[in-house]
Amino acid sequence: MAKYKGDILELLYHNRSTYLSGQTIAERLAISRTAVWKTIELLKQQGFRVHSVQNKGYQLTGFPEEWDQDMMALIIKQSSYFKRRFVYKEVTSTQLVAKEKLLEIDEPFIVISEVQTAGRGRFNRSWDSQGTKGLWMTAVFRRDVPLQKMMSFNLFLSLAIAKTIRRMSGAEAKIKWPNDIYIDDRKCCGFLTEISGEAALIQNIICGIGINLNHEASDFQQDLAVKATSLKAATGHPVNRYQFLEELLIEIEAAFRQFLVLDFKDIKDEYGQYSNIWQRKLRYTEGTTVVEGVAVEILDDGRLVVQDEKGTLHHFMSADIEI
Ligand code: BT5
Repeated sequence: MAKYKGDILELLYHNRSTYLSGQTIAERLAISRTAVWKTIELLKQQGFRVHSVQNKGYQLTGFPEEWDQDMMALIIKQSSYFKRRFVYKEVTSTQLVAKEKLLEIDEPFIVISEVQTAGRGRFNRSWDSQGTKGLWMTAVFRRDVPLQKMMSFNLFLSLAIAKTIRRMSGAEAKIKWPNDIYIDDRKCCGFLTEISGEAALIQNIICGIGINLNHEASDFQQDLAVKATSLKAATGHPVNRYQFLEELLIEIEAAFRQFLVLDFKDIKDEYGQYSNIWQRKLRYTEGTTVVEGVAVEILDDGRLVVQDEKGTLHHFMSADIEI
């Protein structure tokens, strides 16, 4: 009954606030009620929770622990931008897989993996990517973009991610310029953007996003135990990973379209309200430059201005900020 799985899942997913009778499903898909029943059994075996009530029908109430290929197909089908998806149980890094796929595929696509054995942050730092708890994804945008515009890409994207986290968890997600999202001064998301194309014209934006969704506080080991959090650890409530992904894709697609037609100054006020670095004396490191000071402004081109104790202003393109 695997052949009806995708269709039945689609009906149940889009009607998950209610019950659908076996009769309705059978009629909508022009299949027998036995086929419906058998497919529902298959869904249950695969880890979906389907609540059934006599005279009412079926309701989808839970999802498998691991990413399910058919559910992923359903989520991506709804995306108006990303056309293809690649979902793995384990890869070294979705970023590396995406870079390989770039050579074969012209469309925008996403790569997701349950586990990354060599997940990476910026400067090749390691990214903790445990299975079933988070979202480890690379989104590949295809579009000619002038290189000088790219500076603002992370600013648009971080706002989209922070908004999704707030909406889906209720937690007060904040942006730590330039590319981290924090809750209660702990990191719940980091992302990195790599580009390829010709000299001054970018054609591919390869954006790797890692979000801790359903980790318990005790899942973070060693140094992460004091500096990382997840949406669940912060709020006490688990997040439905599929729904989160669905919302995130809508939000980042919208942010990408905005990025193409707007400048950072158009979203600067809103961005500023999400930022967690204002009015705090923090240590900023970029290469060999280390400055202790207070952030005073993000310029229209996305650079951050920090004032040190002597009143000197320092401009950063990107920096590590210790919080
Ligand atoms: C980042 O780098 O924050 C970018 C992380 C991007 C991860 C995604 S997952 C999908 C895609 N595939 C990849 O291989 N990567 C991308 P950075 O600003 O350099 O921060 C790295 C630092 O964050 C580490 O040195 C740790 O201190 C901390 N860290 C590592 N794993 C973490 C986690 N799961 N949650 C919070 N902090 C973490």
